[in-house]
Formats: sequence, structure tokens, C-alpha cells
Amino acid sequence: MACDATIIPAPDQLEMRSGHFILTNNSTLFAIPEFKTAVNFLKAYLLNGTGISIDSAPQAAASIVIIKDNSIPKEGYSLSILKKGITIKASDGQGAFYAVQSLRQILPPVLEKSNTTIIDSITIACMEIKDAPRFSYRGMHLDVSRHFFPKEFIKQYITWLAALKFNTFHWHLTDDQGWRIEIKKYPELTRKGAFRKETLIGHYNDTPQRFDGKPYGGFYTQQEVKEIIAFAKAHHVTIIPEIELPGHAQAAISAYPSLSCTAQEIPVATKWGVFENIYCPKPETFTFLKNVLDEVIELFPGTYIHIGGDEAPKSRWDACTHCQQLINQMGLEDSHGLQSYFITEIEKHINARGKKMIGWDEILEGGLAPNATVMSWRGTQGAIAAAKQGHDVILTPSSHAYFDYYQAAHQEEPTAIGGYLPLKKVFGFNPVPKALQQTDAALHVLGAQGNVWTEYMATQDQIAYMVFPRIFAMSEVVWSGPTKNLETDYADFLVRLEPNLKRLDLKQINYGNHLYDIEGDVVKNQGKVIYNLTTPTQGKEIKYSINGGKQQVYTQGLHISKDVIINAQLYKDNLALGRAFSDTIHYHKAINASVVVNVAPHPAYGAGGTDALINGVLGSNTRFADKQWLGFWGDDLQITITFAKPTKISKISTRFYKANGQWLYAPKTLEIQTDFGTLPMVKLPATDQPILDVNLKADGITSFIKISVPSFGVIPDGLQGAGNKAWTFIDEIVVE
Ligand code: TNX
Repeated sequence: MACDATIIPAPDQLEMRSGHFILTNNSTLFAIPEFKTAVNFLKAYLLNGTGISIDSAPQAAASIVIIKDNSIPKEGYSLSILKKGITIKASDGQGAFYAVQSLRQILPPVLEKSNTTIIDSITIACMEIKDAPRFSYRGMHLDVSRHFFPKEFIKQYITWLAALKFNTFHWHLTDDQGWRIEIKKYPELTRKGAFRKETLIGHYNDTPQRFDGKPYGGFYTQQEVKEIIAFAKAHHVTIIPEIELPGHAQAAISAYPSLSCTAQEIPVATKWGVFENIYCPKPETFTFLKNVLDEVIELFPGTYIHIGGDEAPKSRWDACTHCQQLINQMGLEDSHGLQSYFITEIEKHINARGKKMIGWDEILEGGLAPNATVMSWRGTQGAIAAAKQGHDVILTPSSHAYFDYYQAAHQEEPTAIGGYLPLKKVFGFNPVPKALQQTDAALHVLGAQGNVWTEYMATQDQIAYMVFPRIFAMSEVVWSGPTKNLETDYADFLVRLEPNLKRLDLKQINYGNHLYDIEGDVVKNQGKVIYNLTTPTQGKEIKYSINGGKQQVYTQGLHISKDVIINAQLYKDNLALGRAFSDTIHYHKAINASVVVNVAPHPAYGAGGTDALINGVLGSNTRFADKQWLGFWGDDLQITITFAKPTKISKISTRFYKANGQWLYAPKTLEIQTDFGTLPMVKLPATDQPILDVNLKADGITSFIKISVPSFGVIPDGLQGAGNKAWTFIDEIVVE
């Protein structure tokens, strides 16, 4: 059988050589004992996939040799496949293991199918690989609180990580919706805190919210945790446990109400979001948390303990006499100072036990604990600030690393939390923020991680769907390093991705396949409106029709000069691939104008660029994460549309997305200026619908339209995200 060298993440250097090595039942292996994890993996993989069993032999006689070479960088390796045999060199166990993972991707995909095929010999093309990681921290995260996944699945997840040379699994074990790790000293945590009465179904923004009425829960015993840790070790994966504090603590508080400021009995949360009941900084709470952490530290051998620190509303602390006294007594500024005090107390304890603490970027607020490592998720600001203060940072910005976001704009995508994070965007991620590049502080960037929050992932298949193929792109970012040329590197990545998806098929792993999707984009070219159809991979044919007309092969951009509906389908050798595509373009008066906005849309919600405001295409009616809706965070907007020549207009329409649970608010007013004057300020009505439609009469001839959209402002108390700036999401501005 032949092989293809389509390794992901791409190795540093790969050179093909002439000839082949033939691996058979007679092949033998020599390795130094230190590399036994790699050896065990390789032997088991070959046996499972082919029935070939490899015996040991002395180094001089063995056809596969795995030996030490201290000149090779940490976790790196060399893999040399010559006619007479295979030699792997590494300076540590990880390196040897990663060499085997590369070899695995060189072997025929059918080996992924265990215990089904008997193969006598494998022909492997000769090549030389030299490889080492760009970042030392290469992580994937999994939230098992919002939905619980059994031990077997966690092990499977770890195998996914290991295959792509991730070395860290961030295990989010506690949150408002369930406490998932047995703590011997506090049995109520799992007896009560691991189970909720029911679970939200559909999307949080659906009105009214609906619940399934079914009790839900589960947890890992310490025995199971140990088993998972051992399994991870056998895959060179270190686990970072996360015990959330002081917020996201409702499950713990439901088990032990006295941990909160009010000591009120509360249930384990049944829906998603941020909750006001957080740990109260009283001696009893610290004793509890330190005892919990002691058991966690005892179990997990890794260096890091993650303590959360994110999204802790301060309303309970503001109303609590004890908290206010503590603030005075400690000379703290306010409740943010108190959060900082809280985290620092915990850090002291963790450090005293010889471990290091990681927290989400909110731990910067009120002052960073002295030795903390910061995980930056609300963008990269947290990472920049922390690295400049000399702290290590890990990048997981929601704009590039949130695998709970939609990966395609297609209406048929399974319900996700929101956001739009297509594969190419992950691939284009650079873990070192611009502000740190070419500074010494860049050395504090340990690496990056993909986050898998499971509010909208109730099944293992859905996790796989959201993880694959984006995990391939992330592995390349953290191992091979960020791309220097997005277009050419991405094309090369896709060529390597296709055979890897075949491996997933053989392993029956679900994934989001958007390689055969068609995308449509309106572009303006020398006063003309052109519609381009594209698809990510090469060697396929797009066929399209306009307004239900004859199907034609797409060769170049389509010139648009009226309202059209475009349908398209991808073909390879006349066989339809992927999903049918359809788009509607409304050729209104502003489509050929130009548009400027005083601020850029937020990087997570600006996929279409500002031109999306006047490209003739409406955003989705049911989701705000696509290429048409633009999201702005707290900014007052001034949108200026300039016509090529004075134009007679009669009507201006647009729409705003409302999803208060996710901090999206429609503006309260709007103002329009034109050559024929400033129109009276428009008061926008409140609505229960997810979309607020605005239709305004505006009669006259004008060369421009300027629309001022003040932000809704700060989210009022008692609502999700209270105290934060509201988002404004605006769709097409249709001018008739
Ligand atoms: C924010 S990321 C959270 C999580 C949610 C996630 C959903 C972070 C530190 N906190 O609690 O699950 O958004 O995307």
C-alpha cells in the first residue's frame, strides 16, 4: 500500500527521498526505555490497524530505531524513513511520541480502522522530517459542567489532542450548571451539586425560554479522575483542572448555601449565562476552597491549577456587610479590589503547594495576583497587559479560539451559542498579539488553546462536529506557528486536510464539513456590482442559475444590475458535493455607493466588513453571526453612505438584532442627515422580537446619507451582562 505525506500540523521540514521502506511482520524495533510511551503507542496502533506485530531487537539489527539525541529541541524530533528502516530521534519522550504521531499520518488511512483489516505489508515512501513546536503550550479545553460526558469520551477526546500534538487538556470541571469532580471532604458537591432539575432547550434567546423537564447530571469519582490522568500521561497530555471561583459557583452554593453572602438556598442552574450568586469572601469559604483545592492538587500531577476568575458579578458583594467591612479593613478600593484579594489568597495557597495558578483575564481587574498566568479570552487586551507586567499568558480569544461559535453561516448549521468562527479564521490566528510582537514581552506568550464550551453541545457527536476540523487549524497555529501568507498556506492546509477528514470517516468521528460549501460575495469593481462564487478546495466545478434560469458552469464573477436569486451547487466529475447554495440580492439604490463607519466592527462580528451594510444581501433572520450582520461593542455609530452622484431617494430601511441574553440591544434612537436636511430624530420602539425593523420615509435628492446610531448604553442591573456595554448589531441599509 502506498502512502501520502499529508501531516497536520505541518512539520518544519519534510523532504521526500527516493525509494520505499516496507514494513511487515518481520520488522523489528529498538528503543531506549525512556521512550516507552511512543513505543507502546506505535505497537498498539500497528497491531490494531493491520495485525502486524513488531518484536524487539538489538539496535544494530532493528528496522525501526527510536533513540535519544540531545541536540533536538524540546518536544521536537527527527524522523527518517530510508529503504533499510526508520530512525526516530528525540531529546525527550514527547518528541519521540510526536514522531510516531507524524508516522501515523504517513501510514495509509485505513489503519485508523481498528481490528478490521489484515495487512501483511505497508510500503512507506522514503523521507526525512525535522520538526519542533513553535509554542510550548498547546491546549484544548472542554466544559463538562454545562453538559456532562462520561470517562470513555474524555479519553477519546485526549486521543484527538495527542494525535495533533496538543500537550495540554484544560478540563473545566465546575460551573453554575453542575459540579463534576468528587471531593471526599464535601460529598454534597456531587450528591447535590452535580445534578440539575432540568435543562434549557433551544437557544437562550428564544422567547419564551423552554425547558426539557428532565433531571440531568453526573460526575467523575476520584478513581475515574486518576484513570483519566493515567490515560492522558500515556498520550503525553497534561491535564489542567479548573475549579471556578469566585463566580460560576452556583452548583457549589446549591450544595453548601453558606458559601454565598446571603446563605440562601438556590438550585443548580438550569440555563446558561452569568449568575449573581458567587462565593462570599469569608473565612468559611476560604477554608472550603483550600480544602477542595488540596484534594485537586493531590490528584493532578501537572504544574497548573486553573481557578477561573471570569464573569463574577459584584452585586452580592456590594450588598454584603462582611464584604464591605473587608474592603475597608484591607484598604481595598472597591469590589474589584476584593476580587483581586480573593484570587491572591487562593494563589498563595496554590503556590505554597508547589503549583502555579492560571485564571481568565478578569483576574487582572483590581490588580493581578503576583505569580498568576493569564488566559486571555475577551480578546487579547488581557494578554497584552499581563505580559507587559511580566506574567505568562495563554491566548484563547473568543474571536479565534471559541469552538462553540458557528463555523459556517449556512442556515442549516446546528444551533450554536452565536459568533462566527470559520476554519480559515482559526488558521489565520496569531497567538502573539501585534502589540507584543518584537518586544521581550512576547516571550511570555506560552501558546494558545481552543475552547469548547458545551452549552449547545449535548452529545459527543455534537462536540466532534464543533471540534473538527477547527482543531486541525489550531494545531497548526500552535505547533507549526502562525501563517505568514494566509492565502497560500491555507490552500496548502486544505490539501492536507482532505485526507485527514477521510481518517475521521474511517474512525466514524463526526465533523463539520464545509470544504464543499459555496460562498457568495458581492464586490464592487469600477462602478459595477459583481457577484463572486467561491469554494475552498481546488479541482471542483460550481454550477449556478439566476432567477431559476438555466444551470451554467461558473467561470467568472457575475455582473449584477437588478434583483436576483442565485442558486448554485458544487460538482466533482458531475457528482454533486456538499450543500445546495442560494442567495438573494436586492439591487437597491445604495448598493453601488460607498460606505464608511466611524469605528471598525468588532473582530468577532465583522466577517463581511463594513461593505456588508450596502451589499444588497440581508443577514439571517434567526442568527446574528454571519457575514451580513455587523456587531459593535458599545460604540456610538456614524455611518456615512456616499453616492457616486446625487440620487433621488424615498425610503431608508435597516434592522437591528436584539438578543438581550447575549448583551445585544437595539438602539433607542436614530438620526439621519442628507443634502435635503436632518430628519427629525427617530425614537425606536421596544420590541419582543429578535429583530427590530426600521423603515423611514426620506424624500429628496441627496449625495450622501449619514446615519447616527447611539449605542443602547450600559446593560441595566438584574439583566445578563449588567454593568457591561451593550452590543449593537446592524444589518443591510436598504435605500429605495
Ligand atoms: C464565556 S470564556 C464564559 C463561559 C461561557 C462562554 C460561552 C469564559 C471564561 N467564560 O462561561 O461558556 O463564554 O462562549
